[in-house]
Amino acid sequence: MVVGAGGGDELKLLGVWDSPYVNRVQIVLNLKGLSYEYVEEDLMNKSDLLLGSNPVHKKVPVLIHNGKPIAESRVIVEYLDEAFAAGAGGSTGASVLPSDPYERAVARFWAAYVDDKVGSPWYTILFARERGEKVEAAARAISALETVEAGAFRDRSSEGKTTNAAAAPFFGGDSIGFVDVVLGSYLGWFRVIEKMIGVRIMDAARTPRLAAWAERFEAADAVRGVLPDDVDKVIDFLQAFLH
Ligand SMILES: N[C@@H](CCC(=O)N[C@@H](CS)C(=O)NCC(=O)O)C(=O)O
Repeated sequence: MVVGAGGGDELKLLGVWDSPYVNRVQIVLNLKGLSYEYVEEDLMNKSDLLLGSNPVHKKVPVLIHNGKPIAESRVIVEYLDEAFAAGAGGSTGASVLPSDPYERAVARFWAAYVDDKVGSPWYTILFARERGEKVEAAARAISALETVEAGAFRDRSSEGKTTNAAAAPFFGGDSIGFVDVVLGSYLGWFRVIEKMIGVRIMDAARTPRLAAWAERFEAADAVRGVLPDDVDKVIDFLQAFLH
């Protein structure tokens, strides 16, 4: 049970600890300084609360705000941004989506691109039987990251001026934004994939700006301790899930 400084807001998050989709919601809750009750789900024995809260997909994350469930991680992140904007419900006021409608659209475009072109290969790498299929999926993810590197970084200062010399530290500009949390939530898994199949997805030789961004992202207060960092623990957990 959680009561924000504004009083009365109860936030409950149904998740599994190593899910990038859950982790991105946790990062946004941290960015906004919102406390919440975290409920670890067993995906092989889903709770009635999960099945009842997300009857369509039956997946985590689900955020339950004052008894009302919201499913799908990017929808949840956008919901949190709107429901807990600028100080509401005890929020720090940190915004994840840009305020400008055009920039918001661009951020949504890249976030959707990342989940489509990096998230789908991630699933294949985890669940495909053949190593060749996994390696081929990893190549697709790498190619998508090259596209992100070339297209999604905003060379803008906080004043919105284009400054090619000094690139903004995050996709969101001077602070972590929507594209940052969506892409950043996969970073722990990139290390897992490297151990699983020997392919480095985020490679400074191919995508140097992204590699530098990844270090900044993982060092941020809101991120530290959220992403899974014990590669062997993730692999053991995955094996148990696959058998
Ligand atoms: N598009 C969903 C993906 C969520 C998802 O794939 N969750 C996985 C865990 S990483 C899950 O709950 N899987 C359970 C199942 O497929 O039965 C989102 O963004 O929230």
